[in-house]
Amino acid sequence: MAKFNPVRYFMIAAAAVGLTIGTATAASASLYICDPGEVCLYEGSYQGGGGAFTTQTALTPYTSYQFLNSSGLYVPGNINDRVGSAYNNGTTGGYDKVELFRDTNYTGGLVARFAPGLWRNNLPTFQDAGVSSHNWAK
Ligand SMILES: [Ca+2]
Repeated sequence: MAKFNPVRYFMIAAAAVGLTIGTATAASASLYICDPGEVCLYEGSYQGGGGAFTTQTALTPYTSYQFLNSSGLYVPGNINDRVGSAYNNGTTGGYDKVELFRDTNYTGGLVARFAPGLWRNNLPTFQDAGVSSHNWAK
C-alpha cells in the first residue's frame, strides 16, 4: 500500500503553482508589448504612451477590454473611446490593413485605415467619437 509522501506532495503542488504564475506573467507581458502580427492600441495620442492593449485579432466590443500599464497592471476602466494612437505591426500581404471603427461590431464609420508599419495618431477620444472596434482588411 502506498504511503502518503508529504515531500512529493509539496513538490507537485509547487510545480503547479509555478506553472500558473509563469503563464500569467507571460500573458501580461505580451498584452503590453507590441509584438509582430499585432494591432497595438495606446492611451497616448502620439505614437503610444500610457496604457497599451495589443492583439493579433479583430476586436469588438472595446468595452470588454482594459489597457495594461508598463508594470503589467490593468488601467481602470475599459479601452472604449479611449484609444489615442494605434500602430499596425502586422505582416504585409493579405488582410494586412487595420480598420478602426467608431462603433462596436465594425460599424459607425471608419475612423482610420492604415497599412503595416504605420501609426495613426491623435485619434478622437471624446465620448462616442472614439474607436470602439477594429478589424483586419485587404
Ligand atoms: Ca465609439
